[in-house]
Amino acid sequence: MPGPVKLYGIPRSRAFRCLVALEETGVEYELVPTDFTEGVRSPAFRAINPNAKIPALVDGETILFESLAINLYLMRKYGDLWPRTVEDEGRVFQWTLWTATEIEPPQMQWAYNTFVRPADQRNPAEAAAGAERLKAPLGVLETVLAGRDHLLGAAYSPADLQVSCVLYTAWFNGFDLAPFPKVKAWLDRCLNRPAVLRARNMREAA
Ligand SMILES: N[C@@H](CCC(=O)N[C@@H](CS)C(=O)NCC(=O)O)C(=O)O
Repeated sequence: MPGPVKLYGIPRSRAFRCLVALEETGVEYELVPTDFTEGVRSPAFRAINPNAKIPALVDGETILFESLAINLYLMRKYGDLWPRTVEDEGRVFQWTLWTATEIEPPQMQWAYNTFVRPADQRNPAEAAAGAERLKAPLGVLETVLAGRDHLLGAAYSPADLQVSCVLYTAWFNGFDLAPFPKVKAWLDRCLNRPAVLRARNMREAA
């Protein structure tokens, strides 16, 4: 019998997204503490993820990197969130790639220059530019959520998990969501689910 699924990372990193997926699926897992300075550079970790970045997942013989790809794998293999139709699978892939390409870059431009980097390395103009760029995809979400409670319809799905876990950074760190009330209400719903709260407890206590 293979042991539990192993997630390499720490809660205050992109591994948080995978902790949410693990908690949502209910699969037995072990968090192998690996930080993004020393931990990622060890030869043992590089053998798992040659990118030397967290998170990484080991499930028996299967080794994966990329937080959102790990989540797709986890939700397809374990738990009961994965959609039943090919069409909805397509929508999950769409929203996953969308959040990686449309949300993550401007959000990180804002975050690095607002609270991630040490104060003397922040550039306020870059922070403002990132915040401005982030408004366009948030506007898209606001339009989509005008007609439904979740991204694929009435029920929470892997699409909601992927997009809300990435947007956790903006939501938790005080990005002004007032112009996007439907997005704010949807994030409040997604990020206060019991499974997400378990992952948030790990991250916010760390
Ligand atoms: N696209 C990757 C990004 C992974 C990533 O950049 N992880 C950071 C921590 S959140 C890291 O390990 N950084 C170490 C480094 O860049 O040296 C993913 O989503 O998994």
